[in-house]
Amino acid sequence: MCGGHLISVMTPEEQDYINDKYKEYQWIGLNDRTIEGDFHWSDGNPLLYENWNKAQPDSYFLSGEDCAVMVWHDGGQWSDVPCNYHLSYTCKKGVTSCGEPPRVLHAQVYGKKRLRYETNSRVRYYCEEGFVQKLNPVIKCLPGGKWEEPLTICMPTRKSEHFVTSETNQHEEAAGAAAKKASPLSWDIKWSF
Ligand SMILES: [Ca+2]
Repeated sequence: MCGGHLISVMTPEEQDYINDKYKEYQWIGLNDRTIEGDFHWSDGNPLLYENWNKAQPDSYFLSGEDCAVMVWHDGGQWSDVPCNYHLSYTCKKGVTSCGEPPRVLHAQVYGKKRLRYETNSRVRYYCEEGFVQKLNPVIKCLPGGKWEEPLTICMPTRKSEHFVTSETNQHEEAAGAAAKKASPLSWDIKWSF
């Protein structure tokens, strides 16, 4: 919609910043379009903070209220409303991106290779002919510009026990190290109305 995602509100500070900046109803990225009652952020961020108005979300209209709006005159508290309302919105755009996905032995990535991948985008590996895929083939571009460490391995269709053991250990260690190095989020906030 705006070269990013509708805003996700992760902290009370972020909530106040957005609500003080622009006095207007505005869409936030929270919605329960997939599973009724299970609200999540459209940019993939985890739900770490909530600021619902009292008695909200209430799914008041029979047609459904799957989207969430920040109600500026109520201290910016949130209400669920039908998604087809015409309201202002605020987007959040990752200022970092990832480069080419890491190489995995005997594996390729689906889709055309790109030089730049937006934060939270995902790629899926597949194995070359003659190899069988094991473990999770999907990795995500993390905030901070680093790819998740690939866990997937491509095993030759001929069985080789030694190969399997050493590859598995190596990937587990790498994944652990990557988790420790996770960087803080950095965002560029864009306004639109
Ligand atoms: Ca409502």
